Amino acid sequence: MKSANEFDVIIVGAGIAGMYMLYRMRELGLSVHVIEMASDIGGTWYWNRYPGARCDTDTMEYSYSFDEDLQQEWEWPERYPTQPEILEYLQHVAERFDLRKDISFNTRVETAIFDEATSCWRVSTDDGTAHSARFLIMATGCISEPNIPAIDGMQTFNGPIYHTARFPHDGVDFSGKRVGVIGTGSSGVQAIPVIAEQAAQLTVFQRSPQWSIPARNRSVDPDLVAEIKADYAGFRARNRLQSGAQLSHIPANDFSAMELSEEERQRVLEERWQLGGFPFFGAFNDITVSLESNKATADFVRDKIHAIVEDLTVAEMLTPDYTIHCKRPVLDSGYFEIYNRSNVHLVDLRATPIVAITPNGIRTSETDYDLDIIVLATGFDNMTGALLRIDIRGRAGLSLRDSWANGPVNYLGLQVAGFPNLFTITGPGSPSVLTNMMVAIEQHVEWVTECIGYMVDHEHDCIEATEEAQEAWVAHVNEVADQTLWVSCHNWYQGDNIPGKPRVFMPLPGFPPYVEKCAEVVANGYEGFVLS
Ligand code: NA7
Repeated sequence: MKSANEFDVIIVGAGIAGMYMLYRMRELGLSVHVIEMASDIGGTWYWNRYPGARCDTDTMEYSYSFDEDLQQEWEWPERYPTQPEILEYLQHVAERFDLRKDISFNTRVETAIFDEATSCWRVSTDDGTAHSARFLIMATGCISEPNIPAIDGMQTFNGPIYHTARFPHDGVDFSGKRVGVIGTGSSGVQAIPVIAEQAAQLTVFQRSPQWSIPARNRSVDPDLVAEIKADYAGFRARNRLQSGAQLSHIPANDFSAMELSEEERQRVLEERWQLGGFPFFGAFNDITVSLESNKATADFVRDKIHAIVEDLTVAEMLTPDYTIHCKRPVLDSGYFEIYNRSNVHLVDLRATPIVAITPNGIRTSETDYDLDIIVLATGFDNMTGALLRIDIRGRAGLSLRDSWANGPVNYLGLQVAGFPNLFTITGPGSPSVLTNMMVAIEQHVEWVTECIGYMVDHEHDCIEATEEAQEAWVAHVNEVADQTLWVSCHNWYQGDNIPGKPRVFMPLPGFPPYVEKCAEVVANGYEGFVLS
């Protein structure tokens, strides 16, 4: 007989992954509990409430596929869902499957320690509760631990400072204010045009310019929706065969930029620019591997930036000098256009770095900028931050922080050697952030479900990745990444955004071969794992 805090499975995080994991564990008939630090479900979509927050994957792809009635019934209004719309969808899912009753909200996991005597995980939370479970599943998200830069004087600022991932729930009124935004990733690029509309003055502090592509949001096309819904399962299955598990229903072209004449190349790029969004990067099949194709694409976007931005100096500041698609692509709605407004000012932090935050604003090496509100759109400690925040200890007290001191190591992005029965959903070493996250999450949740079901059926207590399998997997991820241009610039895939973070390429490029490998591992009796 188990006590109130003893479970078969504990899941950390009630975002898209944790919610689906809970559903699946219940289906297996296991006792399961979810621990979530927020006051409700939603994960990323609970936290990221900054103005203009929107997903950049097309709506028809960005939803659960596991329940036919759910996917048939839900209606999305636009090409890309907004943060409130996705949260509403996830709230609907939570209600439909009665998920909340097995979730502790406002509760943060502090430690998770593997007890070798009982083969159980002992999990303690910030409210002082001790829980235990045979299986511990980390559904803590890849992009969830905010990066708050250490800038001198931050505490002295007279006004509010908001991180985009910790925005007030009732919004912020920027009207009549002098606002400074630090950071020009997806969050900054989405928020900046909206803030510029309201603020008296907006100063954008840019460390790296972005190869941003117009999102071209619009109402959904009812004919397209009907066509997809007529065979939603087939649509999902086809998407899973794409390298990025498909972020849009528009297929990529299967030719290189180098196979075309200059005139044809421009025609294809223009066509894709008009489509907007991720399909732009599907103009050619080798943008992420061929320097020539990459340069042809980058030159095209450079010309677009210069055509949009009226002031040549500003246009040049906004034009990146690194390979396109090397940083995580950014989609915008009127981003470059906003720099033609007289109330928007761009500061190049490479030329004039931030020295301090003062009571009155931001001081760079050249100027003092007086501000009323500062917005930190400075991103996240991606892929490892949320996991390493928790003190996780496996066999013989081995800490995950020590195990990952030189960068994350694991097998299939699912398990770390020395940490039995601990699974990471979309962990480093899996396709994760290089795919449609919904698809990657469902694939991992389903793999873990099958694995736990197998263990229960075969009365195994423990599953653990071997050191050899882990070593070979890490080498494989590096080998695949090294063949791409993703290693050719500073990006968060390699931890470059966080001072002192080990430089390791974290996600694995290529979803379909990964799925095949996961299936092969199972077919070979959980090859690379020890089951005991
Ligand atoms: P990102 O994409 O990591 O962007 C963060 C931005 O903040 C980026 O421009 C960074 O410049 C900049 N940054 C980070 N630290 C600093 C400091 N210390 N000073 C100045 N500028 C800084 O995060 P987002 O929230 O925009 O997007 C997250 C994900 O959401 C995105 O990848 C999509 O998946 C959706 P850098 O480029 O590092 O030079």
